[in-house]
Amino acid sequence: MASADIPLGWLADLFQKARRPVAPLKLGGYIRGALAPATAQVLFSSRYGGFFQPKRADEAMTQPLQTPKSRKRSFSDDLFGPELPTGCTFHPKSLGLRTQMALLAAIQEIAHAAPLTKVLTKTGGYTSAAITNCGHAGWWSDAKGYRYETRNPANGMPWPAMPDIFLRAVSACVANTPWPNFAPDACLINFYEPGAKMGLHQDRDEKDFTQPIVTVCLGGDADFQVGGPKRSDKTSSIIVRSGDVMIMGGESRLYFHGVRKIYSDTSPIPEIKGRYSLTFRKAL
Ligand SMILES: O=C(O)CCC(=O)C(=O)O
Repeated sequence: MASADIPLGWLADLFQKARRPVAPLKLGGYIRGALAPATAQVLFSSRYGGFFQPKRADEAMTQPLQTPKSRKRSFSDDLFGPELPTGCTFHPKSLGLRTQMALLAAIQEIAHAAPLTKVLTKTGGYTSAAITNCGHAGWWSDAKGYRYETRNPANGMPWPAMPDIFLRAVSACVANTPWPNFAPDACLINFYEPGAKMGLHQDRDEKDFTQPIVTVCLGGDADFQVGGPKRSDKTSSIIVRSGDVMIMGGESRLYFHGVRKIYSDTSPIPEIKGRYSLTFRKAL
């Protein structure tokens, strides 16, 4: 990097910090194999050390993550971040860089067989994020409405099989949660270019709401919003990053959520010019 870039990076860093929400963070989840109740208040600095580090789902495969702009998540982000509803747990840095690269390679194969596409929404427009699917069923939307299809309506082919690396990643993520046997039969892959977003919505096209939705983040940072059972409920905002995992289960399974913003040039994986989310579901 040319030295002239350094002050710009520093300014960008300050700018990003100034945007971060400041409010108490509830981290629900399981830390070092022990259950931390969903309501536990945890002192935690997620990316640059702190009071503890959660056990990474794939600890053996991890490498340090560095975002291109070296944007630090300050202490105050995590000590005074948003409250998440019961059942919605945030697992920062769950997947290491090597795993993320393997997930990306698998996505590229899936997208070769089932190209990413924007689909019609209920409101008559197209999704801002492009989507594709793998597994026994894929989420789809067109004039017939929102549903799961066992074949890709765009080309009539069965959806690509769920890659082994997806299944291994998701089972590592749920190992110490109330859903250790979560067996997704569908993975909806969203790709957000910078500027893309996803409005507040509920995931209610699946048959079994006792099973959670597990979302793996890959690429650029995003502002993830989660509210309550009603669209009008107050939302919390959390910055999710590559390798982070969000689980919405139990009480929060049908809570409204969405993605308000994708931060450009924040992906630790240069090939990803935007953000992927892999949302694992038990659909059928
Ligand atoms: O991209 C995300 O983090 C959220 C995705 C999502 O809400 C969905 O696919 O229903």
